[in-house]
Amino acid sequence: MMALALPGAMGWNAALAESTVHTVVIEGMKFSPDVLEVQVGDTVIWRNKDIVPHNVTAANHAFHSPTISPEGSWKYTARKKGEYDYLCTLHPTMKAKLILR
Ligand SMILES: [Cu+2]
Repeated sequence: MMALALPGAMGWNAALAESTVHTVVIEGMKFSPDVLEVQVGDTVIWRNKDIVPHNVTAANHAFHSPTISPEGSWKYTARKKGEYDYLCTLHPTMKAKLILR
């Protein structure tokens, strides 16, 4: 992965880059991986493999999913750089982090 030193070039660079789809599996009451780093413009899909519903809620409310049913999924396209702690509000011990570069 290459980093450009010029801040002004980042948007241009991101626009040309291929966007990537990442998957976070929710299974055993855990997000896996529990820390995911992606590029702005990438898409993240959370797939619920548990038998109970979950959701994906950023601690700062930058994003939040509806309830994701068992076997369901939710897709989010990352737009703004930062580090986002998130949790499942139905099971608040389920915590993870999404890092947008
Ligand atoms: Cu949950």
